[in-house]
Parts: sequence; structure tokens; C-alpha cells
Amino acid sequence: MEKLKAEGVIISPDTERKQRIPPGQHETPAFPVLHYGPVPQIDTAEWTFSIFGLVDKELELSFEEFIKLPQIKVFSDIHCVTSWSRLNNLWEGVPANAIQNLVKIKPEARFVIVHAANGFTANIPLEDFLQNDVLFALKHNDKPLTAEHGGPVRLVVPRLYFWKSAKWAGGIEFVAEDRPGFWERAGYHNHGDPWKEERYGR
Ligand SMILES: Nc1nc2c(c(=O)[nH]1)N[C@H]1C(S)=C(S)[C@@H](COP(=O)(O)O)O[C@H]1N2
Ligand SMILES: [Mo]
Repeated sequence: MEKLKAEGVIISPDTERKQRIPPGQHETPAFPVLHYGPVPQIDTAEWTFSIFGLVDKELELSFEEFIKLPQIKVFSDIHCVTSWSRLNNLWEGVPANAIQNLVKIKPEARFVIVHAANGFTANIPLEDFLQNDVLFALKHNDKPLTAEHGGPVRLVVPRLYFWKSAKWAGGIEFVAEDRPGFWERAGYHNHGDPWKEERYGR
């Protein structure tokens, strides 16, 4: 951990808890693959990232433009609501809060809707989205994200259950009123804090 810090890696605060496994979870060394529907095969030449909704000027970036943005490394734990936790993940990609340097987010914006392949969405309070350990990951443990795990680009929100970490991300929308996403409409909790066991229901 000290070595990572010295290298400038952002340490997600939950990894520094004495007890790292939240209530009702168990640790697994595996990296299960979990999502609804087929794995989309995304050609980076065609991939775009859209920033829209409550911003001063909507923006669309190509993959080439996206990977030129400043990048960070984040060390975090994964907590899936189905009860597995995978510790010690190193992610690399574009910090979510860097979006603020690209567009001006209007003061009415209170939630972020992450848009992903096949119409998948996840809703996240703006405050949670702008934490310094949230990123659009391009790499996991020093290797490009595989398609199964959400490549080329997935969101990672370390402090919430992993269903908020939308794979195959293609854009974000800023909204004033909350709009429950795919798993939230299917009965998952609207917020999803693993330390409060916000698993199902509101
Ligand atoms: N686009 C998309 N992203 C998604 C999902 C999904 O169904 N579609 N499922 C979520 C859920 S429930 C989990 S547990 C994690 C699993 O990520 P992994 O397959 O890399 O372990 O992805 C999340 N992101
Ligand atoms: Mo999940």
C-alpha cells in the first residue's frame, strides 16, 4: 500500500478499513463475469463517449481523444451484491471528476446516468460520481480490459456495489431528477452502499 501511494496511485478509502469485507460478503480470488445480455464486441474506431444533459455544451469524444485525457491509477476492492468481494484491484483510466474540466456541469444537476451498450444505464448521485477514486477504466491489473469485463471502457465506482460500475460505457448524462437504471428497476437498491447493505429495494 505504501509503495502504491509513493507511485501516486489513488487508494480507495475502503481498502484501508481494518475489516475490508462488508457485512454479508465473502472474499473470492476469482474475477466472475456478470451482466445482463450478450458481450458486445466494440470497435474502438467506432466507439464514442458522449457527455450530455445538464452541461453548458454537450460533447462527443472519439476513443483517440478519450485516451489522450489525463489518466490515474486507483487501488480498490470490488463488492458484488450477489455476495462475492474481490480485493486488491488496480484500475487505470480517466478520472470521472476530469469531466468537469471538459464541460461545465449546471448547478441543477444532481444525478449522473451512465449509458452503456445495449441501452444499459446506471444512476449515481453526482456527489458519489465525483469522488476521486471513480474512473472510466481502460485497464485492470495492468492489462487492457477484456470485452467480458467491460472493455474498451467501463466505469468503476469503488465505494458502491459493483452493479453501478457500468461495463461498455459510452456516455454520461447529467440530470436534475433521479432516473433508476437497469438493475435499480429490476429491484436493486437505488444507491447501493455495501457498508450499509443497500442491496435490494429502496
Ligand atoms: N453494461 C453493463 N454493465 C454492468 C452490468 C450489466 O448488466 N451491463 N452488470 C453489473 C453487475 S450486476 C456487476 S456485478 C458487474 C460485474 O462486472 P464483471 O463482469 O467485470 O465482474 O458489472 C456491472 N456492470
Ligand atoms: Mo452484480
